[in-house]
Amino acid sequence: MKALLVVDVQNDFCPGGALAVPEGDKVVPVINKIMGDFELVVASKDWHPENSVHFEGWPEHCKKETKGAEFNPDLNTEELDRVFLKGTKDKDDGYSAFEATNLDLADYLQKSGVDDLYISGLATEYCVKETALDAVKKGFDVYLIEEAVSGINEDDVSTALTEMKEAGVNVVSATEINLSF
Ligand code: VGL
Ligand code: ZN
Repeated sequence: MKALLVVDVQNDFCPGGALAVPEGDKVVPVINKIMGDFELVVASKDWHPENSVHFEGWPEHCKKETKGAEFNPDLNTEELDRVFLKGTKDKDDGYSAFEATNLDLADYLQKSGVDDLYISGLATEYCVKETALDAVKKGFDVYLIEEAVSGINEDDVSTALTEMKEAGVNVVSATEINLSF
């Protein structure tokens, strides 16, 4: 079974947000279009406490229950089966959606019968990358949908894509795999 994972498509990672991905909002219409092709659609949210070591490396963003931590208002959240909250601790970054603390993502996907995990969202070289690498380690067949991800820095994105491919992530385009796009 195929599932789509939407990583951190939140206000703070979109233009105007506290830690904006320059073109972060461009993934929203793509994700909305392809959602219908998956039996299961789950999302993660960066969900930080008021104080965290994470904010030593980053401007403050995605504090739990704030406007910045809400999903981009154009994302079709009605299609989301579950939301996984990560980065919730104060002593580490918690980049990967597999570090969610409200519910175990790997366990949830396995129990739902997911073999193929398609990844979308923000930001390509941070949370998307760490999530994709963890997904491979957990034994899923992992697909990164090119048009459905966006990153902060072009060079870092390019390095991250190489690292993911070497780890076994299939970097694919939505058209190539015949998604409704
Ligand atoms: C992220 C930097 C800091 C992400 C989260 O979602 O990629 N990046 N916190
Ligand atoms: Zn964060």
